[in-house]
Amino acid sequence: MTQESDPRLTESFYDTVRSASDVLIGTHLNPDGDAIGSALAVSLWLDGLGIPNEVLCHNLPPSYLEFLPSSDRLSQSPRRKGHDLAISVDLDSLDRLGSVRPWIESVPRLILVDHHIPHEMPGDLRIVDPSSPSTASILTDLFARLEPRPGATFTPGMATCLLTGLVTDTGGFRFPNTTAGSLHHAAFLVERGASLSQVMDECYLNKDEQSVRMLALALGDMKMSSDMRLAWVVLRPEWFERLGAGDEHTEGIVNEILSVRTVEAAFVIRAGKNGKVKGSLRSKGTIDVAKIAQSIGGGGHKNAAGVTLEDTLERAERTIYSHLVEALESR
Ligand SMILES: [Mn+2]
Repeated sequence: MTQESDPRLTESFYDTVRSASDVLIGTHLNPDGDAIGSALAVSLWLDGLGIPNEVLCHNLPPSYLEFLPSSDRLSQSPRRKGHDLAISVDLDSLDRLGSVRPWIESVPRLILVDHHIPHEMPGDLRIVDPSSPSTASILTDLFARLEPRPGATFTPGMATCLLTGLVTDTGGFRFPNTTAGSLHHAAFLVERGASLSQVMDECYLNKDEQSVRMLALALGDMKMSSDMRLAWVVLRPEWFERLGAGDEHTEGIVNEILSVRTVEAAFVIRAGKNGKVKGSLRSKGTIDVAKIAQSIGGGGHKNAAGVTLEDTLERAERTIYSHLVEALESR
């Protein structure tokens, strides 16, 4: 039995939430569809129970997620004080909260709902299932199970938010984490009023021009190991300048270079803030990039992970390259 389907955990979740008078919801910085979809779904569910709540994130939602019901309630600082429960979704390290960390940490109790491989293990109550494709999937189960309770309504707005989390974390149902269970969840969420074609259009046919131009530059500069099993790109700071592009315009590039038939692992790096380098690692099959990420400063899932290195682009490139080559050679 997975942890999230433990009925006692569902009960403790419900009891803890019911006893709260004001809830602060948080999710990770550079939020994706699962982060924002999950956070908003929790918020909408609390509305139904009549429990006041606020949603905090280091960043405002990227434009492709602005269609989510109540996306305008996301804020970068709390409007009130005195929250007595925090719920953090889609992260396992409080560092990932970014600038909103102090507010979440100052709340006396914390519930954490997540599907990353446990790392720092914060939270007084932890609903964590690394085998789950998305945090939204864990919440779908949780809210469906609690539906008979008074006020615990599963609304069409929640369904849209949760389907968006599931769709984006499975790459539109293409990644290996897409299981029969995820498709059942998707069917359930569509029955509850979410539109799959709307979510697909908003997430995949809704890019800024800079994203496509950045992809073109990246593909033009793709590097490949001599055995063609590793592909990578260093996103040049001058490209960002020339295109007026930011972090949000690099989304998905790593998946494109992983799409080469022979390629088993891929990475993309870019210069982040304060002299740090941000990297996205991807793999096919059994190569575990989460393990590599954890060993050099990051984390994530077996086939998709992220790192932050305090280094130059050149040295970060060599570090990640050599770890991935080692992993490819050892199998
Ligand atoms: Mn997620």
